[in-house]
Amino acid sequence: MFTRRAAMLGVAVAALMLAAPALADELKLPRQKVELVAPPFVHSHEQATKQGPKIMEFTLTIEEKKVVIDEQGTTFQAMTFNGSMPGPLMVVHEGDYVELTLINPATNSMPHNIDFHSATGAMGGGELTLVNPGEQVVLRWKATRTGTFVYHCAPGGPMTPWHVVSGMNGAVMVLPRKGLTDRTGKSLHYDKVYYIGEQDMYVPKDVKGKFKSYESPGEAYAETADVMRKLIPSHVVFNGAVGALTGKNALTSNVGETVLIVHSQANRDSRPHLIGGHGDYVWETGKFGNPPETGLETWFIRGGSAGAALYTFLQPGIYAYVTHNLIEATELGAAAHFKVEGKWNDDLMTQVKAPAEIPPKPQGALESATKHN
Ligand SMILES: [Cu+2]
Repeated sequence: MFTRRAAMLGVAVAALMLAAPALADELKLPRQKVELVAPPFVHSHEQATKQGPKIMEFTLTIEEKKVVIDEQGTTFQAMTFNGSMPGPLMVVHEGDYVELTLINPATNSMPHNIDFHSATGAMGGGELTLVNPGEQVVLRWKATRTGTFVYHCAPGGPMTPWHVVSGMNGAVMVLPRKGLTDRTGKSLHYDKVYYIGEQDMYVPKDVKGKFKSYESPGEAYAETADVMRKLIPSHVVFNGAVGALTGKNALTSNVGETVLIVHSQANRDSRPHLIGGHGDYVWETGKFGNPPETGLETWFIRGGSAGAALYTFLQPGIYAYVTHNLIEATELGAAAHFKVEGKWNDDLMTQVKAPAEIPPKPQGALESATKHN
């Protein structure tokens, strides 16, 4: 890796020599340190802002660790940003600078970096952030485009897809300074925001068909890569494990509340669907400069992107939020629950008659049908 890293640094140094002075320092912008929180939750932030641009400081610590990913106890050699799959959602506004400290503790076994789809140049920052175990790096980029964007580890070659499907993916949300708007420019506000990171996983099986367990990412690599090459995931999950967002881990809301759901998939296409609900406003590609689509039943998240959907809950109950490849949702794990409390609206839906035995056909029904036709 050192040769590759030296080559990368060479490129970086050359780029810096040609680069304009660091504007963020010259501008003496205010700094704001943000404490990130683990998904599905999102750190507190303004939606519309009257403040000027800032330097937003974030820290991500890379953690390689063994985790359990389903009810059967299947283990997974995860590589993560801040210990969660996906990594935390970072929220800034257009014109802000993101200043990230990326830490690769000495307890890790591998070099890592970060490619921000929201950033411009140097492989999204990937060329400037490769850190070996025991190193850290600080990267700053300007948020010039609004929307939800994926970030992921990209150490190069076959390492990149492997690190991504091992958990090293997350998302950034760059809000317009005036907040979200509909296609006419009217402000849209959310009461809650949840971040759902979908991930395909490729856990090898032994000769008996049982999922294998490994002691380190390095040990898992060769056999995992064999499964990856066949493109058939063993698991497709939301937030790191089957059931991470269902049952007692359900997302919560109330009737009348508007929820923004940010959904990322760093490697593979997905089609989110809220069973019994809709996408009132959906930025399918996640880019707020484009008008949102309205009233959607299902939306499409392209692999390597993050989308955003805004919905106001109108009925109480348990809603499943799934990928509408229902085989993946039910067999592989890609499902979440929303537990919504409030008053039922009979006008929107009512059970006119409860299930009961089918009544016998009245005498002469056939005769009367024939007459009317
Ligand atoms: Cu990595």
